[in-house]
Amino acid sequence: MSTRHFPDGFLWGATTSAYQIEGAWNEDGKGEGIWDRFTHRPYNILNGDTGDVACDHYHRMPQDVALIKELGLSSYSFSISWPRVLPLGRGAVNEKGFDFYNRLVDKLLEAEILPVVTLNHWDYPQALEDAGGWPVRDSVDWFADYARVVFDRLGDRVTTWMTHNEPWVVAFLGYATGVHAPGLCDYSKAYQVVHHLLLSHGVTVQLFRQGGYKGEIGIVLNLEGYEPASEREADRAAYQRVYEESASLFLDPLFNGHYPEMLFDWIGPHQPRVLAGDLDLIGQPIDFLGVDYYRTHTVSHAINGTLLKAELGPLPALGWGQTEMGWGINPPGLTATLIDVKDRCGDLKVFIAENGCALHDIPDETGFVADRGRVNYLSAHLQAALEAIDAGVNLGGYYVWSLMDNFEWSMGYGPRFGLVRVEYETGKRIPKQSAYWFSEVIKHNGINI
Ligand code: IFM
Repeated sequence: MSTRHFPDGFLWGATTSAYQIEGAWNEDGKGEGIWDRFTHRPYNILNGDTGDVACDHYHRMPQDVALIKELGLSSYSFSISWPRVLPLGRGAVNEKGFDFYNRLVDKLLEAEILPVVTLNHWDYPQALEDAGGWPVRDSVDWFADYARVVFDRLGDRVTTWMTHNEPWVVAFLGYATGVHAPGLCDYSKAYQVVHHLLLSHGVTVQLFRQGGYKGEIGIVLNLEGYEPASEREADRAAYQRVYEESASLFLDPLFNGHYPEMLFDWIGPHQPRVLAGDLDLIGQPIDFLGVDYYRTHTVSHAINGTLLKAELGPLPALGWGQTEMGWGINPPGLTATLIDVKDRCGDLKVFIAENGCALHDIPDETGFVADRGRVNYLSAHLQAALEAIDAGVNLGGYYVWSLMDNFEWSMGYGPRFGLVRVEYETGKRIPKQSAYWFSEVIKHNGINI
């Protein structure tokens, strides 16, 4: 066995998001978010779970930072709850909300952990949703104004910023299939949301540069692997539509100044309204791209496959199976995805901003989980990352989803993605075997092969 090392300065981290871990949904002046409203309505979430308490991170933050330090992570990626700092989404600032994030950032820096901050990981203020939400063009200015407030408060200490996390999910699960908040089913709105998310990203990057804030800024896309289910022309065409909607719909405007034509022909009247100059704004140069990769799918043509007439299935790589959520584990898919990004975006720095799996964790009587399956998953994806580096991908870091078990959106607290087990009844944190394994990887800046 030999150790293969990652480049010097490689960042090793874990990611969380505000709604999924913080709890304290209505404390200290926080406003209502769309996820508060959505989870409080019956039947939206499995078992009626909500993020009201979640991992209670809002109250346990100092211990959580101590845990991150103990595990040896060099970086921690978290998101700001927009309604916690601007309860109505715009206007009055909730100072107590910022007190929390100020303390979090200070504690991380004291512990020599690089904070990476995402502005939008989905918990949008309900007041803005009531005013039209992402489908209306004003949402671009609302986001940029919010971003400016956050840069002004935290920008003296935070130097790595992500505008949006997984805009595909925000747009399509929130506005087309209705599985996520705000629960709407309207493809025209969903495509308009994509455009406004991208535009608000571009406007924010521009204001970040013009405001002279120090540091780097980028966006995080969920880029999954896809392969046609067969050589049939119909399956290949369905694959092309799905690939364009999940990758090109974002990469083309961000890096090449246009939207994908074939996809736009297909969606016809659902195309968003794009005004002169919008694509220039969206294409502002960024410092890095965050890639969230979990799985690979087959794509087949399906007559009842909603707008794209496509159906997805899990595609595990040879020798691999599916996660608890039925996701096809496919480490080579990560290499292929990163190389595809390089082919499309050039030498831009890339972070694996999320990678991980939900498995059937079985705790022993002390609560310890010997999650060998997760170790195998993470280890294989790190090998895949090394292969991408060998192929010339400028990879700057790797972040596990997630630091700890948390609220998995419409699936509630069933799926557990954490390196650290959370006993929700007591809030107790118990590092799993994968957490100790990851600490060793970080210590050696490499993996044993
Ligand atoms: O939990 C989510 C996260 O919020 C965004 N990326 C995928 C994770 C697992 O589904």
